[in-house]
Amino acid sequence: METVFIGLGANLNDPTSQLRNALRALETLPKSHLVCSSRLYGSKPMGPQDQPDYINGVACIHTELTPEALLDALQTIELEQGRVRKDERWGPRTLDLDILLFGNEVIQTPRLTVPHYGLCDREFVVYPLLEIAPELVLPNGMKLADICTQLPLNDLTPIE
Ligand code: A4P
Ligand code: MG
Repeated sequence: METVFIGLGANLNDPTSQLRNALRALETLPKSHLVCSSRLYGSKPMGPQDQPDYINGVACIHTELTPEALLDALQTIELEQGRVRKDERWGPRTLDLDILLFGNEVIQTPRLTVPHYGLCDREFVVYPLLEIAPELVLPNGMKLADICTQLPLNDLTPIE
């Protein structure tokens, strides 16, 4: 059983509902158990600015799935919620589910980079993660709480 943190983001088609539906879908993942989730936060878009603000959150699951099987399941949820993959980098999306951390594993394969490459630079990931895992230490030994002290909030605001 591994403890896994999943980042959720959306900025199209009622993003708050997208995230709530995604959390319900995470409850039904095979060989897994949804432990908890952060509040949902409004965030300014990273990347192109001519897109709506995002809603972001982080969930914690316990799972016996392999990292690849979990990625497959998350991509299925994205597609079921109407995600259309476009070529534009960092463009708008109905739902993005990223594996932020998979236990203490470091994974580098064509399909998976874990810890997620943007984990430490994104306020909309770090602060919700800190909310549910204040004592978290990353595989490289850094404390999440120390990362927060260097990272501006950039208008990140809990919506609930
Ligand atoms: N992939 C590799 N590692 C992982 C991982 N740890 N978790 C691969 C999930 N997937 C991983 O993903 C492309 C490929 O990444 C997958 O097929 C998988 O094999 P994708 O979801 O199709 O593409 P993407 O999400 O558009 O690309 P990318 O670069 O991951 O986007 P980002 O970096 O997630 O940025 N602004 C705010 N405020 N909030 C946001 O949530 N999100 C983005 C998207 C831009 N701006 C944002 C937000
Ligand atoms: Mg993604």
